[in-house]
Amino acid sequence: MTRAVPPIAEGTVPWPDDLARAYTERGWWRGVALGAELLAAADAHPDAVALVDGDVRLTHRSLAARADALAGRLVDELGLVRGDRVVVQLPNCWQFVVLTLACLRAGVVPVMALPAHRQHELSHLVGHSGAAALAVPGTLRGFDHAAMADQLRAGSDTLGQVLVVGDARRPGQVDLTALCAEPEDPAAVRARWDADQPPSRSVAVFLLSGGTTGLPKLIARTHDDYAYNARASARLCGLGPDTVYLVSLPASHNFPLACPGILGTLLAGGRVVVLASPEPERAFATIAAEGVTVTAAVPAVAQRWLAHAAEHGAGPVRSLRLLQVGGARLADEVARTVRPVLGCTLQQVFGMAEGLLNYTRLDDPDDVVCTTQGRPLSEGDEVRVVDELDRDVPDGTPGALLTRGPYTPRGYYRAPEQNARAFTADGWYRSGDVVRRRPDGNLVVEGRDKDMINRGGEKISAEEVENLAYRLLPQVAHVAAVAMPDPVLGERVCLYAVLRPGTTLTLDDVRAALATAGVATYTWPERLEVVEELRTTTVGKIDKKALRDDVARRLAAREDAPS
Ligand code: OOB
Repeated sequence: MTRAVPPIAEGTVPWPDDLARAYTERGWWRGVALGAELLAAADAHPDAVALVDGDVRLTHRSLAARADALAGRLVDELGLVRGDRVVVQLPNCWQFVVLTLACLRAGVVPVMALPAHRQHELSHLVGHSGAAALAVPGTLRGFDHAAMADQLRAGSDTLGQVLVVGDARRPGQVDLTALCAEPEDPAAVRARWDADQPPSRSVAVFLLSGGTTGLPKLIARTHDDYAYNARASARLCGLGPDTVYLVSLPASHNFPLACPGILGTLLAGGRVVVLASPEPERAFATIAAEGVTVTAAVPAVAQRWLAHAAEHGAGPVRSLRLLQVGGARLADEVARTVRPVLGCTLQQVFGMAEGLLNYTRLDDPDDVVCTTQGRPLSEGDEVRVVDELDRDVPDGTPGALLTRGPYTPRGYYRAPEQNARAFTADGWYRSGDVVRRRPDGNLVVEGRDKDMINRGGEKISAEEVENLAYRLLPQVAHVAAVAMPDPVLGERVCLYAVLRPGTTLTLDDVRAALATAGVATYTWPERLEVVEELRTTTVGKIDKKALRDDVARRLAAREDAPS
């Protein structure tokens, strides 16, 4: 295996020194590795249960010991070294948490992939990060991840180790569950990592960008900034040792991972309950059984829960104090039903893996909670709302959101070209969201100016769908992927195509080609419109607004049609 371990900050865009100093002086950056901060929190409540996954219940002491032990085994037995990357593609399970903590302790950097990713996305993540290891489930929802991992290893010159949760291991693959066992001498493994911590300015985790240009970009979140992200979020949400946090969204997303999520709950000395899916029946039963107090949902999930509670009663969710909803725009009318139906406080969260988090506060009036997406988490967050020429617009006027701050990195990892577009010369991140700032400082998300489809909180790059269509479908002359409205998920992908003369194309053809290419299912078009031409705007770009309007009209007409 040829594997170059990069220096600590290679490929990242650091904050300017004066700001790094200011963030440190304000106490936002503590100069401590995130793993060390997590273990210090565990020390305050060693015998309390920290992590629940079905029958598995780990105390804070046990979780910390397992994380330290796994960190040691990653290095001693698997040969990983500080700065190595591990692509983590695990469903919500206790091993995900132990592995994440172990990586933080050892300074090995997890790349937070999604269980829904397939060969196409994972080979990009492995290649782009130069990963030395990959963690997968054996078989999940009928898909053999262990077999895919073998193929990925065969096609990579950096990927040496495959860690598998479950029985479906193949020769040469390592059993992650066994590696997560408690150590014989917890004090010794603890002392080892206490004495050898990764630098706080180094990369703690790689999050995935929400998909605007092509395949996901990597967002290097440092120990300093990500610890602050989780700690400040936990404080804003009032988390403490009594908190029982349910994670049922994919745990590798920033929202359930650190807003305040798993990491914020553990920092507050609380308990994390993991569930593989947010399906209402199981989720409600788990909330009841574990006395869950806080959880996070995307609007599509919140709506399913609301419908379930309206039909079957909200008795099982009596313990729930706070429901966070974010990832996509929550309709005001739906927001207003949360307290009456579920009996808990709603918090809207408008965040991004790139950093900036906006929250409504727990004591905000209903008007704010139900009609805005909140305001920045930190005093250090800078937000501008600008017009096409980057000039500030007055409050109340919609404009593009730009941001900088103590937990918003200044660029993507190893992506100078994309950085030139997504960041201004003075480090503002162009979020691609169109927002309106109210005089009280709260933001309302009005739309977006980025070419992305938000399918129930999962972000899909239109450009990537189009690239794949051009590559895989010889029939197409021109294509455009656009969002079509959906009552459940908010948006789905519709593909418009102009065909080459004499050819035909069906949605099944498109999907079969994407399946063969190993593309994650959630990104597949769910409707195909074959058209004569794609109208362009005055500057010669395909007029996507016209296409979005067109498909919305077609869907509405279908609904109105007599059946
Ligand atoms: C979260 O993070 P990402 O990186 O998957 O997606 C970020 C994008 C935002 O730029 C915005 O377009 C959209 O997702 N978004 C929202 C929203 N929250 C996110 N759009 C409207 N209303 C909202 N409340 O999605 C994310 C990260 C941390 C916390 C919460 C969500």
